[in-house]
Amino acid sequence: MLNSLITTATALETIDERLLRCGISRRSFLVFCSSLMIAAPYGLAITDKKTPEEVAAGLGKTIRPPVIWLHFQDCTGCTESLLQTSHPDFGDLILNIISLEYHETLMAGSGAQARQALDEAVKKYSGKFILVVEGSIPTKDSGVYMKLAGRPALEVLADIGGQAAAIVAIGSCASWGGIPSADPDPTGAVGVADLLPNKSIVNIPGCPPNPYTLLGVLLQYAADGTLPEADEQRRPKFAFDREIHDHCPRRAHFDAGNFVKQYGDKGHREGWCLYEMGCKGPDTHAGCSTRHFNEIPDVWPIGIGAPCIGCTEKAIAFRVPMFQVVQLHTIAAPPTSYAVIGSTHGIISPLATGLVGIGIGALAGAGYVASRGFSKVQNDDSAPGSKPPPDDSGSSPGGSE
Ligand code: FSX
Ligand code: SF4
Ligand code: F3S
Repeated sequence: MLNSLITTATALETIDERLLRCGISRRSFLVFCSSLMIAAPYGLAITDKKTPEEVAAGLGKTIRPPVIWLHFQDCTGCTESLLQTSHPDFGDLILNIISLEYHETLMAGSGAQARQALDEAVKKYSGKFILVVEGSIPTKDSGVYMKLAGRPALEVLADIGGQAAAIVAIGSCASWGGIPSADPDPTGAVGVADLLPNKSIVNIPGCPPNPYTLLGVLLQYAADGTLPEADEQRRPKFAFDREIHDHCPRRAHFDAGNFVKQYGDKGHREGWCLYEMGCKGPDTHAGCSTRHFNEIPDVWPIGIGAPCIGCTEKAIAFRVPMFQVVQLHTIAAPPTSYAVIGSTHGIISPLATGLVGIGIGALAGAGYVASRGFSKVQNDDSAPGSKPPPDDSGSSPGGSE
């Protein structure tokens, strides 16, 4: 079914015409428009509307953007995240919204037939197509480590990228090297912008990235010929302007000082903060905490109990060791004494209450005494906040571990 979408590519038509011709229901399209609005609530012109119907009305008149998709050094996770949707017909819908002219993983043809399809698509839409690049490009030894139909990836990118109207580098590999560029980087892997710095390029890093970010960028370009505003790393701001940590569902545990110490411990089972397990959320710009993968609630790294490895950050993922704790740059460290979570209300001793009133200087001590008063277990030294503030700074959040 998916293969036929590529092999039967026809003249460009509007999204409405295509959906009608392929029997895709209006309802499916409206669900898609709602998802796009949720993924890009602001900063994207096509979703700057009040209702999914308004988004659908605008998008429906858009000519399906011709897209040529090249794979270089990758794992195909970027493609998989686009197609492995929880609604059975969603992958089909997506491929009907864009006009995918060439995609090695999805097309039926191979060998000379595939090569011919690529040449024809580039010629037919020269200067008009959007090139999506997945995977990094090897540069060592004249790029000998990856070839497409006998041509080094370096040469293919220069040729086809040069004829594209705009380029989207999908995934961390295409954005700046990703996994293949991790030390010792045997192939000299780089991203698209390193090789074509003067082209219009949007980086959508992530390993894999959120597919709605890609669709938002492609559709906006198709609708009005503009690309969304980007940050200094060419990432669209609508998807990368906030840190994971700012919207993480475990943030309350961070603020309360409840940290997982090792996988499978009580804190891990209860969904506490993964900061001390090396979570890079405080230094990572991405929307995963609010836009989950495959349209399944809680399907994202932290949602399933794994620390964020900072896969959307050039300087973090595959550069900084996974369990290394990040410095806290923009926010204060959590307080040094905490209330115990999940405790029943007890009676605060008159001593503790009295101490609170004495003055600001005594507040830390009062917190300590009060937290002991709230503990379910007498003298429970393992409860967060049960110890006085540590005087060694080595293990505290933001320390230099
Ligand atoms: Fe890279 Fe895409 Fe990571 Fe994989 O192929 S961004 S390795 S998830 O999926 O390029
Ligand atoms: Fe969430 Fe990680 Fe921040 Fe903890 S450190 S609140 S797990 S983003
Ligand atoms: Fe990547 Fe971190 Fe999101 S690892 S997928 S940016 S939670």
